[in-house]
Amino acid sequence: MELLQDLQWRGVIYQQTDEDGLKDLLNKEKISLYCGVDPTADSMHIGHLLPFLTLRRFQQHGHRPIVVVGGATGLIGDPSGKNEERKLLTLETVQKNVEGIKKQLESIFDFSGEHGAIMVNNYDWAGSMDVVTFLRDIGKHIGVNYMLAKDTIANRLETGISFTEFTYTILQAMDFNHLYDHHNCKLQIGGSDQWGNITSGLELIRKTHSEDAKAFGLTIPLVTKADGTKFGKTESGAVWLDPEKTTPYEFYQFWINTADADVVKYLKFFTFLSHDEIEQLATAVQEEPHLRKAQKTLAEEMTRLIHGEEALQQAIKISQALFSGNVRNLTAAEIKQGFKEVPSYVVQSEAENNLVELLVAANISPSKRQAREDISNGAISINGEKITDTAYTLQATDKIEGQFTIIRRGKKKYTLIKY
Ligand code: 383
Repeated sequence: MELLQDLQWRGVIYQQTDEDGLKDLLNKEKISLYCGVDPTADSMHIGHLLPFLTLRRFQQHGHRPIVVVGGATGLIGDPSGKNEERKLLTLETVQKNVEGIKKQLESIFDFSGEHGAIMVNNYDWAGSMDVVTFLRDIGKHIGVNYMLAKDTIANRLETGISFTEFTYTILQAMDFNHLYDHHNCKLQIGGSDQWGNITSGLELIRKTHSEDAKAFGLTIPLVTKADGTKFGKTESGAVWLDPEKTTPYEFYQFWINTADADVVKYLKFFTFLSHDEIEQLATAVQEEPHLRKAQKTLAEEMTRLIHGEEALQQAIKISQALFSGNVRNLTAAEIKQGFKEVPSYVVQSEAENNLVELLVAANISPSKRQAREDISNGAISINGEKITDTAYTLQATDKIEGQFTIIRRGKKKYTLIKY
């Protein structure tokens, strides 16, 4: 299937600057195209995924992706979608963030071969430009009225915007212009929040080149949820691509928890499954929703894509162990992942090897009397095994790799005991 048709089917096209023109171009030749990201943190989150996965779809059709890491723009701050001025990051922070983000992008694209992806940092051309050159060669081409008409700037005129952030769109325009000149880059894609910045680039390319210079912009819709809440947020915050921030298990769980009303849309957006495969899963959502086949597939595809096969298998193992309560065979590393959000207690003394003492100390049971009752009622289990002996003392074998004991009270209430 043709690329643009596929993108349309997946619902990933929001706006285009010249739909027919781009179609003609892509029919005629393989192009270079780009998408940028600012290093505002040392990791990307799932809100960044859609534009970069879309870029990868272009690569699968033989086009060359250029990824811009905003070492310069990250020092300025994009006002798009923000209703207040950003705090400036230090040069040091931005450089550290650039490294983290570069590593993640490297795992999303294929950089090898003639049509391999390219990664560039806009600090390399914008960082050393002097202010007089900027104002004469770049600024002169962009009208202030033109800038004031942009949503992202107009929205801030009431509350205020610094000259620094006001200028941001010109810096991004300079990037497109630079890539147009040096890499024959004809298209910029980005989320719908980037429309203003993308069109600034087209304006600058038009102004600094002859009449027949032609470039394109395409934006991708904001990912929404059927229940109206924000996509990509959980109780513990953003869903990061960095496994230290969001463990592969948590990442897997995030996708597993997708609502039936959203799951087909997300399969189209985020996975590389074929139309047939997605249509079959859509039928499964209709006919046997309780099996959650679509959610499982989505979670598997996404976890494998971002964290690899091994981490995916671990995430599945942890999920099954937590679901069945059979946690005995988890390794300490798996426990760390799976029990990150569970209340924990660090053992203070030898005496707490006594189960009753431990239940009270760890705040699992409110009193010793209640602790004994809980044990004899069969409400307490250690590493998935029910303990009914009120005189029970924890053994070395109860301490998984000498580090953890998992205590459960009732059906679901887990506490992680740490040594
Ligand atoms: C910088 C220099 C360029 C081109 C783009 C940029 C970054 C851009 C921006 N993008 C967002 C970011 O970095 O701020 N000015 O967090 C997000 N993107 C992508 C996508 C998105 C946007 O990285 O909509 C979500 O992920 O465009 O908010 O020459």
